Amino acid sequence: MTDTDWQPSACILCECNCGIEIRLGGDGHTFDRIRGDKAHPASQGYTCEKALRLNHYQNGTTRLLSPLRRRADGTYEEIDWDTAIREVAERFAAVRDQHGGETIFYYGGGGQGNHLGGGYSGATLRALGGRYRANALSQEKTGEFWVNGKMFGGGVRADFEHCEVALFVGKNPWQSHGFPRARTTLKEIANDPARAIVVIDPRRSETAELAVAGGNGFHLQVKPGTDAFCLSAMVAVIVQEGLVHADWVRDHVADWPAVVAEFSSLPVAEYAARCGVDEQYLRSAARRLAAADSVAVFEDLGIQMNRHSTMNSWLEKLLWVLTGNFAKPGSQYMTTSLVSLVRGDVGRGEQKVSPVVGSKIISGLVPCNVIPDEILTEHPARYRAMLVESGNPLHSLADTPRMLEALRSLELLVVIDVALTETAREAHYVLPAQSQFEKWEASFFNFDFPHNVFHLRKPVVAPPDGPLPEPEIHARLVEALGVIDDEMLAPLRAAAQQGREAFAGAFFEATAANPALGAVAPVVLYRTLGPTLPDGAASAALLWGAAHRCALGFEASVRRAGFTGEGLQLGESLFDGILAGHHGVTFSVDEWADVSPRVKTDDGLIHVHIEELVDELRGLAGEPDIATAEFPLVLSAGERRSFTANTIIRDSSWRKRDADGALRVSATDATAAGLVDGGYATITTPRGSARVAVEVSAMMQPGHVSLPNGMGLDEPTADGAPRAGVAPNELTSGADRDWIAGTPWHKSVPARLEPVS
Ligand SMILES: Nc1nc2c(c(=O)[nH]1)N[C@H]1C(S)=C(S)[C@@H](COP(=O)(O)OP(=O)(O)OC[C@H]3O[C@@H](n4cnc5c(=O)[nH]c(N)nc54)[C@H](O)[C@@H]3O)O[C@H]1N2
Ligand SMILES: Nc1nc2c(c(=O)[nH]1)N[C@H]1C(S)=C(S)[C@@H](COP(=O)(O)OP(=O)(O)OC[C@H]3O[C@@H](n4cnc5c(=O)[nH]c(N)nc54)[C@H](O)[C@@H]3O)O[C@H]1N2
Ligand code: SF4
Ligand SMILES: [Mo]
Repeated sequence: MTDTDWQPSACILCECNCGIEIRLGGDGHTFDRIRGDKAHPASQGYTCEKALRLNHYQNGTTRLLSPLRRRADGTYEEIDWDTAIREVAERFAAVRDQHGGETIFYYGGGGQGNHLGGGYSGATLRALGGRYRANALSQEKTGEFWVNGKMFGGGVRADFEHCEVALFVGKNPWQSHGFPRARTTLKEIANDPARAIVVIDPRRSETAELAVAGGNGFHLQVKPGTDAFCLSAMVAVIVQEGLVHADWVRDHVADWPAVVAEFSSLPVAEYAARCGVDEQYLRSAARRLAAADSVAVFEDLGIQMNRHSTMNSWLEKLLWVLTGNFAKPGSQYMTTSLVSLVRGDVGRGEQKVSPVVGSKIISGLVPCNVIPDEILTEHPARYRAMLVESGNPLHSLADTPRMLEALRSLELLVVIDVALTETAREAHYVLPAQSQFEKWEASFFNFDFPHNVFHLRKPVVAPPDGPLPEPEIHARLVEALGVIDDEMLAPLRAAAQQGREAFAGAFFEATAANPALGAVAPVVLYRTLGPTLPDGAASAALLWGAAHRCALGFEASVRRAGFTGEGLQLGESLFDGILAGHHGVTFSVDEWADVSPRVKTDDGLIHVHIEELVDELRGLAGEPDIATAEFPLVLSAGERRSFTANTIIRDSSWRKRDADGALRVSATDATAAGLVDGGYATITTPRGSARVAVEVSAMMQPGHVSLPNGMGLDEPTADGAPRAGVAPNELTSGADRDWIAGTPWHKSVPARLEPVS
């Protein structure tokens, strides 16, 4: 074996996308060995255990090799691509002509490692006159996006590598990662007596355990679903004990006196009791944050998929804004971006609310929890057809039975995926995609600072006959819809042959002269510039525009990363760098002084007073308990564990531990319900019931039980069982959602346990 046998790529199982190197076996398609890629600028050789078993994604389950068309009896027949594209385009066009393009809904566009294909989907949706879309972000992050938009006018992340104190709110980075080399950084903080980790989590998670092991950190073990009490009490401690960083706040924050006033009389002792945390301990944790030179904070699903999720995002940010933890090393930053995942609406003219329910559209996304309500209605504007790409909403969104009913009532459902997923099994047409290791691919999770990294991945293994890359599928659909044809593209193709400078001129001229062409620009780029790119990297054509926008918007940072050239040359050299950067490239290098000017509010100040959330806070005291006599427990439906990865890997044999994805239960609750470790129980929620394996776990506090995410796929296991584990959303309800962002309350579902008879 020589060094050239190792091919650079990236792990596709979480947003970190660690660089990896893959060595194929003699058969040319098995991933024989995988190792961390030391040349990757963000991960630097780091991986967790999951990346090493990616062969189970690539070669684990039966691949879709042909487009499929559903027969009347529900079985599928294989059809050729020309037929598939023609019929799918015709049937979408028929829905558009009869009911309007707005009734065609788009879901997905990428999982943890593949966003390039979804980048082309906007062209298809615009060609159909579609306006509405959703993806996983609108069942987790849109509440935070909304708050970030109001407070900062853009997204915020944090520098854990250099912080004195790291605060994790409903986040277990030991398992879920979320920032580069997470475990290494966590250990460094935990082992340094001058630094500390603070965790707010009802469970003694791995991160919480690490935080308190050395005696310097805190674990605020809240009762599930009560973070609003904990976070608001912590803000109140900072306000009432005079710990606000007044000098900094006066210069950088608008409307803060009104907000401070809201917390000046908040009853800390009462709220500490409501969340089940000792008052003095809560006060000590708040003081530790206030005393630190720098605090970095990560909030995640524990609060984002929970009661008061949008308000909790605001409270979490008040903690670090009022203590001046922004735009300095070890604190929060706003970074550069190449392609932004957070964006406006795809349609012309921004849609503010969903057409049937009237739910807020945030970052262009309809809340996932309202999708069935937008379909299962007689309302004339209801969605009638759906295109799903690289997402498995029947499994991943709230209330599976109701989602099933919604999908089955559509006039047309088309799914683009690598596997016959739960969602695909309901589709009228299934279009097979090449896997993420068979095509050019990239993720748009590029949030690092000061070095921000983009990784365009080369194919590692030859694709089988049949599946196509998503950009090709979208291009064919747009062509079949008659929006573009060879004649329109010929001048651009000719210009591309002459070089990119000629192409740039021709492209801007053509799209200005013909707005219909501009509307499907990604596909136009793919068909014209694409074929001229090296090594068959046509799918990267979209990044040409992105590179130019980045070079224009962040010129100094792009230059610091070593890219040169005047005018359009800077964007071209960045694009060349991306095309050649098979191990990932640093596309921008920031300085801390770059951060404050990125606050994009009207006056450049951070705005902390958010009317709706102040009102919500005032009503908090009267909130009833979650547990009831009928449902005395609180279930967190969807924990990240060592071998879970959403539904990306369908082969259950990839899991080295916890094959059944056990329900974690405290010893107290297990005894009360007559359950034993390794046994089985029936869990019942207001929405459903399931048989679960039981793990009696010291991680759990009495009253709290927890199920892993991504389990319960309809994929037979090695020992012949129809599925492994429980599909969590058979137990959740779509109506349990945040009043602002519509995000679900998956982490605090009322539940009860009974022994299996
Ligand atoms: N109850 C509960 N529900 C949850 C969660 C929870 O904690 N609790 N977590 C939620 C969260 S945070 C998320 S992000 C979602 C994730 O849920 P989804 O957004 O549905 O995404 P994934 O499970 O990642 O599924 C990705 C799909 O992409 C397919 N795929 C893989 N590679 C390719 C490719 O190259 N091309 C195409 N076209 N398809 C490909 C896979 O087969 C799979 O069907 O789940 C959510 N659901
Ligand atoms: N191993 C693995 N890693 C992943 C993924 C994966 O599927 N598997 N998925 C990726 C994706 S898509 C995402 S979005 C991230 C999510 O990453 P995380 O949000 O870190 O993952 P979770 O385990 O769902 O939830 C985090 C913590 O919330 C806690 N929690 C439950 N209820 C409450 C509550 O009421 N209050 C508080 N404060 N905490 C609560 C749980 O005990 C858990 O420890 O992980 C990413 N990384
Ligand atoms: S799952 Fe592990 S190896 Fe893969 S990207 Fe995330 S942290 Fe890296
Ligand atoms: Mo997620």
